[in-house]
Amino acid sequence: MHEDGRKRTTNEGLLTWVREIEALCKPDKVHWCDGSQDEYDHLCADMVRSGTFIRLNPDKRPNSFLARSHPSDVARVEERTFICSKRKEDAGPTNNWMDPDEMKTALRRQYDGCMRGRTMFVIPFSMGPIGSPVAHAGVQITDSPYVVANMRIMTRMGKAALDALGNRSFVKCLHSIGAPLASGQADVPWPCEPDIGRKYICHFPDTAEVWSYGSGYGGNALLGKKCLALRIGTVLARNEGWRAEHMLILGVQSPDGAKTYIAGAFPSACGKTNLAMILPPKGYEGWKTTTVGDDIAWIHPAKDGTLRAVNPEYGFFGVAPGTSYDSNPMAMDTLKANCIYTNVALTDDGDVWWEGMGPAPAHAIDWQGKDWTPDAGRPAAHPNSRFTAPASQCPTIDPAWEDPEGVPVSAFLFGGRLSKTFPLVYESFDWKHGVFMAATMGSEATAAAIGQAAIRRDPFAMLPFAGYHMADYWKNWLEMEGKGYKLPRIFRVNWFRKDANGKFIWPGYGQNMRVVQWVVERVRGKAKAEKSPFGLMPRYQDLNWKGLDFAKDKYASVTDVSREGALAEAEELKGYFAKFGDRLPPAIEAERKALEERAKVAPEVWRLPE
Ligand code: O2Y
Ligand code: MN
Repeated sequence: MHEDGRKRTTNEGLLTWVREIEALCKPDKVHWCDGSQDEYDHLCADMVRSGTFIRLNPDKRPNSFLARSHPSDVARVEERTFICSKRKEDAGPTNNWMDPDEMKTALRRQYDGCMRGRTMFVIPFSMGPIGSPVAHAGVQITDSPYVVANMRIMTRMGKAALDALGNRSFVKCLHSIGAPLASGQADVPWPCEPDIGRKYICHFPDTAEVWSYGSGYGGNALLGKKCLALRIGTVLARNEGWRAEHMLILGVQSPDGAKTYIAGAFPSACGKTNLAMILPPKGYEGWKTTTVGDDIAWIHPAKDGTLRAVNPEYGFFGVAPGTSYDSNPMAMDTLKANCIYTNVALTDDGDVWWEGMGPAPAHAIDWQGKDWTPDAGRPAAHPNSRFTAPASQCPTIDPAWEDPEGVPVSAFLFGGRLSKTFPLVYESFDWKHGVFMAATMGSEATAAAIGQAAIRRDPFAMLPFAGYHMADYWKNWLEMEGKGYKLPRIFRVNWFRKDANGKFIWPGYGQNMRVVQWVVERVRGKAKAEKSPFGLMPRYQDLNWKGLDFAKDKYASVTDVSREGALAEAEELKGYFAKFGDRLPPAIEAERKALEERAKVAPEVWRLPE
């Protein structure tokens, strides 16, 4: 049945757009999502019948489902992601670009009839608490019930979002899996467009639109997340004077009751969700940590000059492998019920399992639906398998996580995965130096993957997510200085230094709390720091070691700075900066030179004083 949207809204812009898309995509049915539990339950039951979902054992995982994607559709596809700004130079050298009119003309041919045999769902949603002054409305049109179910966990969606939208404008998010059904054609559990060349994730920043075609997976398909909250979000933020950042938000309460919020940007595979849900380890009695968000922060200047962060999402779309009661007990507790799992293994008792969760089952069904035993020689769960979980179920969720004004941020943490050269933690000398530290962050990649360079740069962890020219984005960060804001302190962290045997030196996980404590104390003016070639660093005695046996010489091996390494970094940055041509802010190049100068006069191995 083609539902009449007029019963739902008087928003003429929305009604007209829905009619246009319906005429283009030619679905069999149209359904306006109300976001109710009843609607969700029916959709899930339908997907169980169609084979898209497997209901997990209700005694073990109540109201939870497993989906297995097509093997060609398992992750975000950066090479098919485009920023279609009117001017190519506005997308910058780090984004794929195509002219918006040309892209739309080409895509309309693909969308024509793409929803035949399917239901077109209209999902009104809010990024940010409904009614918050910082929230933004979106409406996603999709032909994937899997996407609808995930959007209900990841965003505030349905009637409440539509009512709050009223007659205002919204971000138009069009999505199709690109798999029309001919009359009588049987469906498959994970329909999608298998031809990578026909997959597109397109952003139109000048008109605040997203058009996604061909993939049903994660960031390609749940358009509120990376597409709206980051790529379109960065452009809205630039225009409106706030920031859309790829950051977790963590609350830290010290025994005296004072609360400090930290926002942290890390590239993927650096344990971002683990840090967002960190628990104080042994020795930290009286400390408390809370989670506001694990992936995205929208940061606004408040009237008093503080920068306040809101998590625009409503759930977590976390990587399953490696998540365990050892690495992230709060995530494991979040996953007890009401979750969707994608591409993990199914155990014989109807539960889920993934590598790194705990002892392997003797037998399971792997992410491709095949029998699996521990000696299979292949993982049971896809390395990018995911859980979709309601944030409200996280035991450490912050009491203020839905505060429409957000929480005040006192420190920014930027991290990467680097086996040498970069110390465990260092603070910037000033704001410009901090922006330089974030602009140059990255993780090691194999030489084959990146040619000569040792580090795959991921500035601000935003390389795939900035909706405009990266150098302008840096300029924007630099310009936050001098606006009268109470600027947070900036830190770089690196949990991943290795010893001569290739073993991680720092224990990581909950022990990262020791670094977090120093950060909190720096913010409060209570901790000391020493000037190193990279930045301001804590001496051994400046960290709290209660409950952890970590000797001074080990600490030296995660904090020593080699002159050669620091000089090599300054040299490598020349090539990286060249990419940005004359858009590179002079302050960033000045910071590179300053690093070079500090390194030149440093001893061969710079070491923290006793
Ligand atoms: O592969 C995907 O589609 C998911 S990507 C993702 C999901 C949750 C949080 N962050 C990310 C990311 O790529 O940064
Ligand atoms: Mn992310």
